[in-house]
Amino acid sequence: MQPFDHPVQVTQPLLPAPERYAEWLHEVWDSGRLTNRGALHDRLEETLREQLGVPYLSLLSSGTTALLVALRSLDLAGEVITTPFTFCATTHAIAWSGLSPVFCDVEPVTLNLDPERIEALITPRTSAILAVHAYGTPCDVRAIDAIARRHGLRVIYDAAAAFGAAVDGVPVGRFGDISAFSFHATKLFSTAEGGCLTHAAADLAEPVRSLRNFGIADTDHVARIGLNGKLSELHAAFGLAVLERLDGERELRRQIVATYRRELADLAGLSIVTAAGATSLQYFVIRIEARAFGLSRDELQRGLNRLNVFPRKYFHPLCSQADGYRQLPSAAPRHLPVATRAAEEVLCLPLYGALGSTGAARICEMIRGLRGKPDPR
Ligand code: T4K
Repeated sequence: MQPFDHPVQVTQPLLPAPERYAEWLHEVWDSGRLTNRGALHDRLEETLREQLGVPYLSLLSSGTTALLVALRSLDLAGEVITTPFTFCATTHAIAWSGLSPVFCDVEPVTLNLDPERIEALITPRTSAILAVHAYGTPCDVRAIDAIARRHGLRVIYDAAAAFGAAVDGVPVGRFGDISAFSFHATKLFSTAEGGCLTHAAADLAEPVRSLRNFGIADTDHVARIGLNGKLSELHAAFGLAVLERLDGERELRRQIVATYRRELADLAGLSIVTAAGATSLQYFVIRIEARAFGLSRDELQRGLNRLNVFPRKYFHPLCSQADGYRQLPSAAPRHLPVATRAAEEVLCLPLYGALGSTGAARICEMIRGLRGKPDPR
């Protein structure tokens, strides 16, 4: 097998044409406003609100600050039930807010929080559920929202990778109390660094917008303990220019996903995690069952690395195994068997428009070629 002549990473940022970015930047130069709710910021906010189909949307400086502001806006205390199968930012946001994460196992198909296991973890100290749409595949939002209503809990969805995803045609950003999206460079829609919060309730708009701006109510009054979570005009300009390319990128990614699905179907020991349908085209995730595949996930990853392909094993190791959380009773692997096994088996394959269907087909050929071959390491 011929290796790629350049490294093929798990993703490549969707870049605007430099001249289009420059045109948007001219508006910044003309206005002289670099940050603190400039015209481009507000334009991007309104455009995204429409595109994501939500009543309220506020831009933030990252997905992480979005989570921090979400948790603070709901005025929580005590314990927050969450998933171990996520990027560390989810759990860190809970801990940085002075709250205690309580890990709950995931369900085996989507690898999202298992609603059937949530209620057993609710105590008098529980104030919220922070669920993650892992890889952009929506959670069982109806079941999670119903549990929260029954127990008087708030629901935060970490929708970092779920830009554009929907449940039965309803955009993910409308569920729960509030949802946090990431616009990091590695995301389908990016502002290089950035994010947003979406919600349906009108009474969250004021706290969210005040908290992202130091809690300032007006020039004479600081009403909340806020932070600096603002998105600059340079980032907003970048986002507006990226939006112009989004439809084309989505189409290319659809073709790549179709190629992966076709070429990787019916391979014993390999299953496809990424749901078909209304997901976000952010990740294409496979799962390797070592015995049936004849190669472990790690061996497959090393084999692909030798061929200049660099898939990633998000989310390994589990967040519950990170320093600072490992000692929590709910972090014990015996309580999290589904997530623990998944973390050993998942692999995110390269997914970005410039890879093309031809690139994806070549990666599939490599996977088939490596299958069953012992690791020479
Ligand atoms: N919640 C969830 C569920 C999340 O997944 C994340 C972030 C967050 C919350 C927090 O959102 P942010 O605060 O980040 O907005 C990456 C991203 O940094 C992170 O945003 C993302 N999740 C996470 C899943 O992945 P790394 O450390 O794996 O990224 P890195 O730098 O290794 O990039 C991956 C590959 O992408 C590289 O091998 C090459 C390519 N790349 C990356 C960058 C940054 C480029 O080609 N160009 C680039 O500019 O964390």
